[in-house]
Amino acid sequence: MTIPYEELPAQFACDCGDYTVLPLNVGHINKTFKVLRDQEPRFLLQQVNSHVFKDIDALMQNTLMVLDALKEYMLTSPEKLIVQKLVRTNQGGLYFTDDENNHWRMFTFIKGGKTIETVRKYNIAYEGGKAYGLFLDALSSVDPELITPVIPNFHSLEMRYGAFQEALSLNLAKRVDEVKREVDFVESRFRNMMHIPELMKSGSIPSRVVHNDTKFNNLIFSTKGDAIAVTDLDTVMPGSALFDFGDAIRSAANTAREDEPDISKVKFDISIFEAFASGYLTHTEGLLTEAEANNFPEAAMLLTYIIGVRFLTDYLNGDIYYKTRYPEHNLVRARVQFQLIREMEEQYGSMQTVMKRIKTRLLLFNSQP
Ligand code: GN1
Ligand code: MG
Repeated sequence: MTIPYEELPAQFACDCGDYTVLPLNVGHINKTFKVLRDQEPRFLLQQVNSHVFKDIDALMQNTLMVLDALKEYMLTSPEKLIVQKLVRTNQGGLYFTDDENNHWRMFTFIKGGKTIETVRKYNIAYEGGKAYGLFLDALSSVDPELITPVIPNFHSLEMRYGAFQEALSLNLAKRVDEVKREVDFVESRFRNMMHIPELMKSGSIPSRVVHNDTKFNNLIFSTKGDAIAVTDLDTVMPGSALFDFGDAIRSAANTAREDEPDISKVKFDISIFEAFASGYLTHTEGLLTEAEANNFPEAAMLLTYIIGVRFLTDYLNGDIYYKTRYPEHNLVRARVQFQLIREMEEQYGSMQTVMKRIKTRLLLFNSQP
């Protein structure tokens, strides 16, 4: 028998007496619910998407390790972020499995916070850069060997491009004919986009334990506009700071929503790029190398490209990975990413000028990774 989600809090050691459970419309992967008591949100309940995260034990061990590292870091860091806590099950486990083999977990709720979908203010972008910068710094104490790569090759362009090629040849949803323009876009940029992956392979860009899903709405802000927490820790794995930087810019510096159907609204806001980069570099000083910072503009394009390719691949496969609300949703998302790349290409020179300006203003780099 399936347990209705309203009854799930009783499985956790949360003393959730008189609770209400409300679904939250966030994220493309997991199902998330708010658990309220006396009208106040107290906990976050999540059903983990087990098609995406196949090894729940490894996922939850990673999460525990990351939360511990963050907690430890915040003890001495002058700049603080709130660290969520995992709520154990009544049996002391890290997650609860229902009769249908769905895995559920619970976190404490970050009170008084909000997420931001489209970033319009310079100080919000700076705060976001600061929070993801602190997060990277905090994770530098985590031994990469102890983290299980729960989604191997997560940001490998080679792998994502291979999956795209396979989707094209299988044509499962019979949609290939509709997307000729998008396919041409992907093909025309692929070679250039391999530059950063090649630098990583050669060792010129160091491997680090990173967040890997730094979409701007994975940050929590106070009502005053301070970034107070970094959420969505599922993809923390070895990777590159360029992934985190690029993914954050892809989402923050886009003036439109990720699924805006009118692509004329999609613009790249260079002042948001500058503010985020300033916040990120200020809070990773002494950690990042100059080679990393020099590749920030390209990283923004690479991550936008990788995620655009993933949306298009999922569209071709018949929408089996991302949650969608209507049949063209993934195609709309892919088009937004590709339009944003066109915008970034036009402003590539300006992005480099901005980086020079920030570097002279701020930094002395480590010359060694
Ligand atoms: C997914 O769960 P959410 O919405 O934060 C995806 C990211 C993509 C993002 C695109 C595990 O993140 O990689 O960048 O959608 N997460 C996973 O919006 O695939
Ligand atoms: Mg996520």
